Amino acid sequence: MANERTLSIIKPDAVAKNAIGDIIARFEKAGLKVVAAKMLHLSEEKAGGFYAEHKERSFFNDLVGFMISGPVVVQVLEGDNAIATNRDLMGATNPKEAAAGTIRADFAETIDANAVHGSDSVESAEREIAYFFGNDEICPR
Ligand code: RTP
Ligand code: MG
Repeated sequence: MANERTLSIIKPDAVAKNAIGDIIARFEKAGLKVVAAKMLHLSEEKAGGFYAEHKERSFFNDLVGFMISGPVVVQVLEGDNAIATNRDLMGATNPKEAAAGTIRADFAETIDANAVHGSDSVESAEREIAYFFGNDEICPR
């Protein structure tokens, strides 16, 4: 299995629910290691740049508005197949379709406020990690 890094964001709804610890515990129990982490209140520009691939979508303004509605916790997770492992832990984008026991099934209410972000490919992970972290902020373990 490939040792990978992925970018995870605990979104404003999950931070507001005091679920940071519960969500990070799921990553750690699945064998993923937190190798970088910080809490940020994103600007409109930073959130819009992060989701630039969705710029033309009807939900873009709502997505950016939600992402800047409160602080987020941004992390780099490392481990075997970290990208897919994290996506499995997260569950489907729409929490109503998310499998039982996934983070979105347990902590999210709507497709707009869906608790977590996770990179969806090796290319996205590299770009997203560099968007939030310098090399000197990542601590291999
Ligand atoms: P994320 O990027 O946040 O990890 O979510 P994802 O890969 O599961 O979903 P993606 O297609 O990348 O969409 C990014 C976020 O946009 C919102 N969305 N709304 N109303 C809609 O049809 C719709 N589709 C997507 C979601 O909040 C999603 O997390
Ligand atoms: Mg996505």
